[in-house]
Amino acid sequence: MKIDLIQIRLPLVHFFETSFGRQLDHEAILVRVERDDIVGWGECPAGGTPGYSYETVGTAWYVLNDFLVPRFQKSGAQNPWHLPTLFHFVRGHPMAKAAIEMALWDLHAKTKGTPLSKELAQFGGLPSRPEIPTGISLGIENRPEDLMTRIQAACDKGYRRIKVKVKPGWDIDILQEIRREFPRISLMADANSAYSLSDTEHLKRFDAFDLMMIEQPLDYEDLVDHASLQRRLKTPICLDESIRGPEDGRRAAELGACRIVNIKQARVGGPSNAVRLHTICAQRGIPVWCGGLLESGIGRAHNIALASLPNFSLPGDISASERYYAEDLIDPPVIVSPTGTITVPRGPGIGYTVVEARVAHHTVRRVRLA
Ligand code: OSB
Ligand code: MG
Repeated sequence: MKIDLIQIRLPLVHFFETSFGRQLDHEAILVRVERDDIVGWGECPAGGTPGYSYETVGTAWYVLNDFLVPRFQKSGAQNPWHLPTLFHFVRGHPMAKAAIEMALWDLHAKTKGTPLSKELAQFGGLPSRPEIPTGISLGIENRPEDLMTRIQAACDKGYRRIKVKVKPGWDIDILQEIRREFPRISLMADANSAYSLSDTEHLKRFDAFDLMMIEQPLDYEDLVDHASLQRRLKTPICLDESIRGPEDGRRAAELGACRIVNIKQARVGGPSNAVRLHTICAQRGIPVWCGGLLESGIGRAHNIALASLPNFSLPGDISASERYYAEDLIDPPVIVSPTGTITVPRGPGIGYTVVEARVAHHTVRRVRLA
């Protein structure tokens, strides 16, 4: 099997700012696998700085190149769902692991001639849905008016729920203004770990805004403090950063650390762990939704397939290609219907064509490990 690592940088159509910083472009590593003229693709959306997690394109390149790909090649492993066990010898680095597993799932499904959504569903012993409801994540803006304009535009495009980023100094006043202008929209807030338990009284003020949930208010590896906070808040807590794999879903449920989980396959070490986490949450009555890391169309196509599973009952952060990039890497681009849904593709594998000339145009470095 030929394996290529391809580091890319894609300019965003509009900057994306969270409590940990502002991004102007998306940096990622694509994994391209080829066997008998069939090509599979995966994406490691680690980004250029260790702001969301400790992983970056630099650490992921190193871990893939020096450890994961050599071990995979030596093993002769065939089935993508064996990778979490095969890669257990590397502690952490879930996004690096996820990218190669995604590529193998795409290859596996294309070899069988079936859609990736069907393969993931079969792996989980579950049905898959033909279309998924979806939402949009809007970053911190220079001025509140700019955010209001973007919320209006997103509602006009049909997105089923609006997520806004918050941090100290861009929270209560902003939410108040949003509710004044948009009293009835489905709204949620994502803090990306900007608060601590000593902000509990402040966070209780979020209860006034009828939010679907508040995402990751406290520290990025914490479960215990989130459980304390959840006992004091009416608003459901949704965990993102703190859920690093299927077992964290069980731990969070046992502690009462959240009522909702954001599943990002990159964050939990790949598609098979994402399916496992989905089911662990379902068994404990915790609804999930599919998060994103500003993926190119390649990673987003994987997210669409995953989000077709039944416990992804809340709209996710899977938005149209045009919301991120002037020209996506896939054809056709991801489109969102006027009623806020995305059709799950029925073709083999990820179901979108990767345009290799566009990949080449945005490539920073590339290596073949054959
Ligand atoms: O916390 O969900 C997050 C983007 C980059 C890093 C972290 C997050 C996000 C998003 C955007 O909210 C999700 C997307 O539209 O891909
Ligand atoms: Mg988040």
